[in-house]
Amino acid sequence: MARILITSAIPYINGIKHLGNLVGSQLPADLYARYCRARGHEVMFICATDEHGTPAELAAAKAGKPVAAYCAEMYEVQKKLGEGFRLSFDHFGRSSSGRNESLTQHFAGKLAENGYIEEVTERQVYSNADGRFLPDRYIEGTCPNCGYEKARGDQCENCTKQLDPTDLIDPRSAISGSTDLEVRETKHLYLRQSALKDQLEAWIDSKTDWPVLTTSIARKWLHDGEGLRDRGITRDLDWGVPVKKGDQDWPGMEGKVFYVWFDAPIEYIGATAEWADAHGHDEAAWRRWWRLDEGAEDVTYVQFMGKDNVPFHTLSFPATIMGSGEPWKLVDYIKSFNYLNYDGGQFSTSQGRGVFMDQALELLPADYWRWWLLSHAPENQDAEFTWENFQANANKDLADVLGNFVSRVTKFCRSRFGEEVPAGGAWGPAEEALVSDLQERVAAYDAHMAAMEIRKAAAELRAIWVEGNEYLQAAEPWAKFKTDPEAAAAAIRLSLNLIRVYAVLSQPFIPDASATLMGALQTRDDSWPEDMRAALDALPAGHAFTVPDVLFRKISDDERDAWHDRFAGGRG
Ligand code: B3M
Ligand code: ZN
Repeated sequence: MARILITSAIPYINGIKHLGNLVGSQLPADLYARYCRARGHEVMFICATDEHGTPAELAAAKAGKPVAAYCAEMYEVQKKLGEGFRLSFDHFGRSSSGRNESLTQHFAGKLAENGYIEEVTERQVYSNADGRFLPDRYIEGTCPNCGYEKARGDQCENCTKQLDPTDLIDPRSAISGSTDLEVRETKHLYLRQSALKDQLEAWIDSKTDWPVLTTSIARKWLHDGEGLRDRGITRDLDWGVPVKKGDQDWPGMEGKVFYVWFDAPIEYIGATAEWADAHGHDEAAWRRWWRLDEGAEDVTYVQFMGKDNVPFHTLSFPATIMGSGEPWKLVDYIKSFNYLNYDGGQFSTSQGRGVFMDQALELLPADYWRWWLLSHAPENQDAEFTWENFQANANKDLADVLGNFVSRVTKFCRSRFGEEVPAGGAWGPAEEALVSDLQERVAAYDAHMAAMEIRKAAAELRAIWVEGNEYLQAAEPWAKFKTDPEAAAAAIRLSLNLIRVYAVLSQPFIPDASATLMGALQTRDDSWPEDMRAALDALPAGHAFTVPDVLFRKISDDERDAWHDRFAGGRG
């Protein structure tokens, strides 16, 4: 039994996530957490909401709510949706928690002590009307290069030229539209990532087993000179973790907060501490996951995220940990994802394009989405969601293959042998062949799951479902019942046992269907089918079961077309 720490990138608080976000981190992380638990490992699975930064402030302002109240509300919404998708977090925390605040201040203090923080005086645009400094992208004006009138202070969207806010002609606040702007001096803290470059590079080089997507992004940022620029880790905002050195005030930094990307990854640790608090555990209970000197040497730490988050997890967060000089756990493996596109374009939160988590659950139960999303996870390239593909995939894999097998076996048994596992008969060559095929396939499935090869694992699981159907088709217990009832009984006994095996193997992908099957089989034996021969004999003759309701109903063409149209125009 191993100890496995799993974190998913923590979703921003402002708004409900779309299915592209979901499959980029939380859902595959859940698949892996469920698999590791099913294999008997001790798992700590952590996620949280990412609550700081300008986007949270602006979304709250737009909703007409104080930012703390807005975050508290949206936290509940996101937590509920996570539960709706059966995301099995051990804890879903909040980056605005007291735990994260003190940990963030602690890390900043250690970094300063070790010489990795530099104080820099900058000139930044201040909006008198808004009463605040404006981040570059919240200043709008006319592009000096192409004349586009809505260029942002960091870049012109029209001609893509990188800009400084002071380059803009007729600059104005994107928040209020006010032109009453001035340039003021302000002091910020910079994390001297460049001083940790060699250490980071050696560390990345040692990760020879990481997905190419992860290491190629990390290397690009290491070598471009771009990514390892020292980064400002403070902001002139009200909402965030107040800048302190441990629990000491930081002279000259009054009224400032840490940059959201500085405190967000620290929340992985914070949320583990929140978990301990929520369960009344002591400090040691969470520290044994994170501190090498307090029990975490034997922890394997795996992170899940979309590719846009890779630089922060391969460089910035490790720099925070290395620079602290303390024995905190560094990540062992980063599983990153490409993008999921939506029906010929992109999912877009700002345009409300695509299907969002709340909408998806209104249409169909979580398992449909989980199965499609995971079996099409954008692992090696971008993937695309289309309604046609979604319908075809659900109707075939879930309804025709898995659902149909379960329904045929249980209904046939009920009508011929009653609602218990039938006795009599013995396995013949067909059963022996099935056992050895399945033994091999389950080993392959296990290996893909352990390696987080999600598409390959899904394909193998589908093949395992197909094997059962093919066996049943050839064994023909309905025909044999008249000529050779013993053989029919043996085939049905094996098939009922195979349903339990399916429930166990499929649980990480489709947990609700799996629970339905276990309930119908009236068993709690969720042991992994290590030995297929024994697994297909686990439910003995005479064991009672009930016929489950239809596992997966089919999606009709009318529904498919209606959903296609309904989601074509964007949200709301
Ligand atoms: N909130 C971005 C995102 O949701 C950011 C991830 C933080 S992970 C520490 O994709
Ligand atoms: Zn331009």
